[in-house]
Amino acid sequence: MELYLDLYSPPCRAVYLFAKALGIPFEFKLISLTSGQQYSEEFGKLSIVKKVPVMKDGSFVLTESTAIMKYMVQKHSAADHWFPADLQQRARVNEYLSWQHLNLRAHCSKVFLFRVLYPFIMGAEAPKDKLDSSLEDMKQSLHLLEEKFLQTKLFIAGDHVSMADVAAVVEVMQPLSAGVDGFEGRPKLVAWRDRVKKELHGKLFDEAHEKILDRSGMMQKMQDDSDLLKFKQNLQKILR
Ligand SMILES: N[C@@H](CCC(=O)N[C@@H](CS)C(=O)NCC(=O)O)C(=O)O
Repeated sequence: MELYLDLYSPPCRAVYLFAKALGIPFEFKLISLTSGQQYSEEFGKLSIVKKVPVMKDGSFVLTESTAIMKYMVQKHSAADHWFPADLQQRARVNEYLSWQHLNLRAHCSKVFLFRVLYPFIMGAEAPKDKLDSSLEDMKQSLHLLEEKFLQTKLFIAGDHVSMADVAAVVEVMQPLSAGVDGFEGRPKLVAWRDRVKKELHGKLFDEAHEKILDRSGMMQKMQDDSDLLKFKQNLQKILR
C-alpha cells in the first residue's frame, strides 16, 4: 500500500497515525504541499482532485481520509473499536465524521489559514474581522465537540477509541502552529487528547505533529520553494 501524504495536513496525519496504530505496512510517498507537488502532472494522474491524502493499494486509488480509514479497517480486519460493528456505535462515529468536514475541520483550518498562511500569501496581516470570526467559529466547533460529541464519555463512540477521535484530534492540533491553543481552558478536551494520544503511541503522535508545530521551518520552506504559484492562487480564492 502507498500513502501519498504531507504531515502539514490534518487529514494526512489522521491517515498516517491510523495506519500506524493498526500496524498496516505502507510506503510513505511525500507530496510536498509547500512545493506545490499536488499540482504536478504525475500526481494529477493519480488524483484529479489534487489534494492529499491519497491511498494506492495495487491499482486501486482512493481519496478522502475518512474513506481511506474505513477501507483500512475492513481490509485489515482491525480491532472492532476503531469502527465498531454495533449499529449505534458505528452511527456515532459516522455522525462525527459527517459533521467534521464543514465544522471542526473547516474552522480549525481557517484559523491556521488566516494566521499562518494569509500573511505569506496576501503579503499583509489578515483583516481583524476575519481573524475574529475564524476564532469564534473554532470556539463554537470545540464547544460542540465537547458537549455534543464527547459529553461525559471517554471517546466519541463511547469507552473506546475510534477513527472519529483520530480524525478530530489532528484538527484541534492544527491551530497550535498559529499560537492558538484550542485545548486551553478545556480540561475535558485535554484529558481526551491525552487518551487518544496514548492510543496512537504517544511518541509517534508527537513526531507526526513536529512539522506543523515548527512554524518558522514551514515559512522557510515556502520561501525556498519556487513552484508555489498554483498553491498560492488556490489559497487566494479561499482567503479573499
Ligand atoms: N476532505 C479531504 C480533504 C483533503 C484536503 O483538503 N487536503 C489539503 C491539505 S489539508 C490539500 O491537499 N490541499 C492542497 C491544495 O488545496 O492545494 C480529506 O479528508 O481527505
